[in-house]
Amino acid sequence: MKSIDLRSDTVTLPTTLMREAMCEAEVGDDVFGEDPTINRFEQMAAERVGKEAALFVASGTMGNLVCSLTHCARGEEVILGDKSHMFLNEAGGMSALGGIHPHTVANQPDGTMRLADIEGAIRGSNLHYPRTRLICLENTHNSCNGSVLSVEYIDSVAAVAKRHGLWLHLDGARIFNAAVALGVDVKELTGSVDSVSFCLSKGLSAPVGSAVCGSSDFIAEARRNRKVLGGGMRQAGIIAAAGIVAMEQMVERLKEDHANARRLAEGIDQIEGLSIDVAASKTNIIYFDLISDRIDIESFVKQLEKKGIRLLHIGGPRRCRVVTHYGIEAEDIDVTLKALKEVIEES
Ligand code: TLP
Repeated sequence: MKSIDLRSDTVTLPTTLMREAMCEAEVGDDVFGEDPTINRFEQMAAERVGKEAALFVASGTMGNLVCSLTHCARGEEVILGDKSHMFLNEAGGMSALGGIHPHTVANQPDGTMRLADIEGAIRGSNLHYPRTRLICLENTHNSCNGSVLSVEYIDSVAAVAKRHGLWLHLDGARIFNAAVALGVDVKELTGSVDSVSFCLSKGLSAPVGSAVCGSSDFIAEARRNRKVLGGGMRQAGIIAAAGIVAMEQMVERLKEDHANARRLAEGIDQIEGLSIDVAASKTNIIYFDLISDRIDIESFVKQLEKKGIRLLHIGGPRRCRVVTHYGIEAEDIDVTLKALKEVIEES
């Protein structure tokens, strides 16, 4: 029985082309700036998102942390969504390691924060207050149904940041999903932000790594902060080689993941005992609730696992997350829908 692992797009495995590129990668000591594959990767990543420079980092979490540390000093404040990955799922790194104060603003169901809420969170000059330094956005928004922030929205937050002399960072772990869903060049989504991090090891299927992109001055300082975190990785071209293949080969196919997620959402909507907001399912992440009282959530997840379907119980007491990705085919969606139906009927 094939296991259909819908827990995350982080479970994707490297493609044959990636393994070949890794095997053949020309490498050197990246801390000396002498790894040709890393240098090529960083140039490609910067060009791709329209920034002057880029830095290869070990993970999305490290990318966001390096950016927070580079934008903010100890005691300074970051405005970010109360459902953002940086706030909920990065082990409090910015405060633990950077002494940076997170100030949360409500995320709306579509992943935005209201402009008035952002403006309201910006501190005035007062001896008692931390100094606001940075605003963070997330696109696509993981906990808000993989929702997509529009170019116009990002630009409007950038205008607020500029007006108040603040930096704007974008957690673009899945920024290529957003670009593909909107049918825009990714540069349009990153043009007005000061820094962006994006992941290679999610929908793009590379085994390891993320990129941080920004101005040359920002990246020079970010490189120093990466070193502080122990992220200077020597012959890292071995892994960045897969990242190059990821950027070149794996972006356009993300639309297949979105189509599969959409079909899954529509199928879930037809199953009695499950509840989903189909219209909110725009990319590769969907959430649904188990509303049938015939089965508890732990047994539901366990029964599915017995049928070869893996998903995450996350985001609410009876809520599950399903993520489509490279390796999940259209027929796997049919198998998953059949299993979901059976588990409820058999309970
Ligand atoms: N998200 C993971 C888990 O941590 C929840 C997942 O399975 O979705 N930003 C966003 C928006 C993310 O979704 C993630 C990972 C990260 C950053 C961190 O990336 P990594 O796992 O590479 O540190």
